[in-house]
Amino acid sequence: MKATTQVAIIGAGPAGLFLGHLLGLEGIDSIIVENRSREYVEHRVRAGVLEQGTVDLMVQTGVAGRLAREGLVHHGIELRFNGSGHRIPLSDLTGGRAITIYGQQEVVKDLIASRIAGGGAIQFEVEDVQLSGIDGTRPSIRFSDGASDMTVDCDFIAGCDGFHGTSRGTIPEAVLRTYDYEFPFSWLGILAAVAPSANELVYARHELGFALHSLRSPTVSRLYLQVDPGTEVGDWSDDRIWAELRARLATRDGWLLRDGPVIEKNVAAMRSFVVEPMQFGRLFLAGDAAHIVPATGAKGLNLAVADVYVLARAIVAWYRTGSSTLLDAYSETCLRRVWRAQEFSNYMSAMLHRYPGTDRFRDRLQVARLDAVTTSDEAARALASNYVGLPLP
Ligand code: RFL
Ligand code: PHB
Repeated sequence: MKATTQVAIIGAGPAGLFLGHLLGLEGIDSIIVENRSREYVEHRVRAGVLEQGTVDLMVQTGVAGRLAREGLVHHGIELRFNGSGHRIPLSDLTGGRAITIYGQQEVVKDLIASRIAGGGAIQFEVEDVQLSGIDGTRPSIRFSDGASDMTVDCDFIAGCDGFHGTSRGTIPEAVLRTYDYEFPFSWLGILAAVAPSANELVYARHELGFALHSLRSPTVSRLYLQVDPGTEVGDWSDDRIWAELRARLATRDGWLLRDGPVIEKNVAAMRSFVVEPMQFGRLFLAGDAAHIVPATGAKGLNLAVADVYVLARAIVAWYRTGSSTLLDAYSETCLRRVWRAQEFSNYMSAMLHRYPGTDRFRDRLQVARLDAVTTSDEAARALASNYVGLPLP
């Protein structure tokens, strides 16, 4: 079977769905193809922190109805070390900007519902997606929907298929420069059916390793522990997880961590990864397909949204004016923000994690840095403005 569209989007994660949404608002036709089921992508537990710019864009483009009701606006975060907590007043330091806690899978659900309600094309559980003609003017994608093979001719392909997707691999190797760094630790994350023990996110540095207390709703907590690379979910019983969280998050004044049933557990490697450029011919990479940041800065989802915001604007300009100036600048425009986020996420990671083979000297430096950031307004302001996110480009 053959079909045509203007933009073929591979991947129904935040990047692909948001791109389809932004293009649809401008009357540009697209198809989204996703190799997992709708059920699977709507329940994949990942990010939870939306930057101010991401929230604003959802509001401006009409997909923030549930976000406005269920999202939890936070005006500060806590950095905890040496047994005491120090609040970074994000909003006071950034002229009123804030973060919103709203699960990535909720964003995904909202965008899928909006796409389906608007009659946009989206196909789940497709197999063998292949890209061709990306160096010409009429590229196409091919895939199987289980019953038959489909070919879709288009003007542009957006590779929004995440870190393990296929799009990136179709760019000739000689064209790409790859930056890759694997951190010497992973994160074990749990979702627990228990009310959060703190009103704001708590990032804790501890001799036993980093811990993070986050949340999803007034009745669901999200917590993370730094663990060794290669750790498997089964290596940690629920009891061991709670005991370790309790130890790492403890304060001298006896802060209490509420525990409860663990409803989800996963382990994620922490890595930094960037490919340059993020485009080749008529293929444009966006989100995790082009870059990964360690989760300590809570930037991955937000970067994906910033990429497709830039890409949608460039595609719209091409259709409206025939000019490819913005498209040509796509990679360069995005990469500035990507590297800023990479730097911030590395800074947060280095400040808060226990590094294998660390020594007393480095331990003291880490605490000195935390001390500076929690006592100097300038240092705190830099952290806060990065954390709530740069304005969209
Ligand atoms: P996604 O979400 O991986 O979506 C890609 C989609 O493409 C599909 N796909 C294919 N489809 C068709 N054909 C193929 N060959 C395909 N190959 C793959 C996949 O099934 C999937 O549906 O990438 P996208 O859209 O770029 O979005 C990026 C974000 O998911 C990611 O950056 C964040 O989750 C990172 N992240 C966080 N980001 C934040 O902004 N704030 C956070 O608080 C935050 N916390 C986190 C995180 C990531 C984590 N993990 C698990 C890595 C916490 C964790 C633990
Ligand atoms: C989360 O709630 O999942 C979360 C929060 C902050 C991070 C990473 C993940 O830095």
